[in-house]
Amino acid sequence: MPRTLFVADIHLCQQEPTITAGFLHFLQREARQAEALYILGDLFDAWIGDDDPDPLHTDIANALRQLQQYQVAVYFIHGNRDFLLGHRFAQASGMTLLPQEQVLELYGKRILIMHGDTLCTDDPGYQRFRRRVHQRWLQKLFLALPLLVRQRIAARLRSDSQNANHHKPDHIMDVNAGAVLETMRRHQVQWLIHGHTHRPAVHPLHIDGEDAERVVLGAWHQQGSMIQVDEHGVTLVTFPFLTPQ
Ligand code: LP5
Ligand code: MN
Repeated sequence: MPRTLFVADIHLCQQEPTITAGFLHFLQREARQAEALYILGDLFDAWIGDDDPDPLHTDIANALRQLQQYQVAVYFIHGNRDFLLGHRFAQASGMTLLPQEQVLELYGKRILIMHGDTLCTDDPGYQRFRRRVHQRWLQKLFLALPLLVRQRIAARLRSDSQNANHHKPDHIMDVNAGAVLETMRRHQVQWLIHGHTHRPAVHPLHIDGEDAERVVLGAWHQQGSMIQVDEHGVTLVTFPFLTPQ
């Protein structure tokens, strides 16, 4: 049966070989059976430019590009960790870059997909940070810095972020219900799929008298998480990390 898969928040990095192996296994198995794979941001733990010679990036690009042989289309929406991922890596991995909000028509359903960070409007500190680092001129300036300097800045931003998160109450780091409704209304959708919050769940909603659903992907910490959409519906699935042969 034709199906489409969604993942987010894999947070790939050199320091987590088990997650990398689990993701490569997923690309070699489940993903090959799909019509399309949508990666909804934070594929990488931190992205500091397509010119970063990290061999992990080459391995992942090659594994993603292999999906072309199986006629699986791969799409990518930026997350808050890898918003600098650019055309060079997209081309190397055969991924199509999508805007931050995209509506899909799949098996008779209208589904909005996004990373999810823009829905966290109760966290003004983060939204301010996001507005700053999304300025084109600042990104250009950052990308022109030597790699070592970029690595240091990224490490600093990560540790500042971890400290800040430590002091934020739990609900602030979840989506805002009003922002969810406004966004789903604006796109006239009954389904929303996103990641970012690391709170995998299926949330039933009522929008203007109609049933709707917000389905949240889990982060790949101890296990894999994906959403499968086919003609039967939208299913959130978790699975253990396995290793490629
Ligand atoms: O990522 P996570 O889960 O820890 O927390 C996020 C929010 N934090 C972030 C920051 C990222 O982790 C940093 C990633 C850096 C990688 C790429 C570097 C590229 C730099 C490009 C420069 C142009 O996204 C966190 C949210 C949380 O999700 C839940 O939603 O709360 O938000 C924060 O922690 C933001 C803090 O409130 C403020 C952070 C202080 C940084 C101040 C520096 C500002 C200016 C920087 C300009 C270079
Ligand atoms: Mn995120």
